[in-house]
Amino acid sequence: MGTFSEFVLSAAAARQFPTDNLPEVALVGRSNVGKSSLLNSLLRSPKLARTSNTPGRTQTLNFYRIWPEGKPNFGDARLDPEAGEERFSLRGSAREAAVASGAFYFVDMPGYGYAKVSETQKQAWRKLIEQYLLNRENLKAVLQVVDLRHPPSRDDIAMWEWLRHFGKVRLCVATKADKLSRNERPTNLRTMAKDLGIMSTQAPSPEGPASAEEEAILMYSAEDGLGREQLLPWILSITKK
Ligand SMILES: Nc1nc2c(ncn2[C@@H]2O[C@H](COP(=O)(O)OP(=O)(O)O)[C@@H](O)[C@H]2O)c(=O)[nH]1
Ligand SMILES: [Mg+2]
Repeated sequence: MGTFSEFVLSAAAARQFPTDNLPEVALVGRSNVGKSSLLNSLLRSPKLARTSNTPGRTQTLNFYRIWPEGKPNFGDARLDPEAGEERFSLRGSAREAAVASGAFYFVDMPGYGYAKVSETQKQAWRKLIEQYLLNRENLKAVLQVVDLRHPPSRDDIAMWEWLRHFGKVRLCVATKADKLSRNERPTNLRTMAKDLGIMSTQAPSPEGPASAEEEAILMYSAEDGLGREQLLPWILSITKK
């Protein structure tokens, strides 16, 4: 059975986050950098996350539940509409089945550095993102998505340093590699690593990082799947731990 991926909910506030306590992997990055496309290509599920040419549309944290070994048949988990937000979370035997089969969430975060929103709106996003990243106990790793074509923005660098400062298990994914020539790719990757203070451009270990000090960068393309074979095992090794 192949991987099964499902959109679960969009949260605009912490009280809306799922409560079934499965491991979570968050995606952060500038608006329009390719976070949603990365999810779709990684999971081979082209319509899972909405992609867009208009930046700044994802203003919520979007939770996708991933079943690496397919979804067991336990009926509909959303049985009780009376339960409000709670109805999106798995419980009882459904939750046990999810844990046993290694299910986890991808959390697609609102893009940062988007100029065309008000300062108030930006503050609200920042607060929600920070609240999530700092306090979420089942958050296992953060993928920071950057554009391989350009050096990191100030926001990219600030975000990466923030993740480092708070000791978050992290991986930098430099996407849109297909838009560069084969010669340009390693050069840009080295620049990106250097500007972010990442010591090595070796592909991340399939066993995941040995500690939260370990930083890695990976070249990716949502267009042709470059990097997918390295990224997937890295994530699965962490969500299984
Ligand atoms: N050529 C190419 N285009 C990409 C890639 N990733 C994303 N895009 C395009 O970049 C735009 C923004 O992507 P999206 O995934 O919506 O970005 P998000 O705002 O970070 O979620 C869309 O037009 C995508 O088709 C990639 O790896 N290669
Ligand atoms: Mg998106």
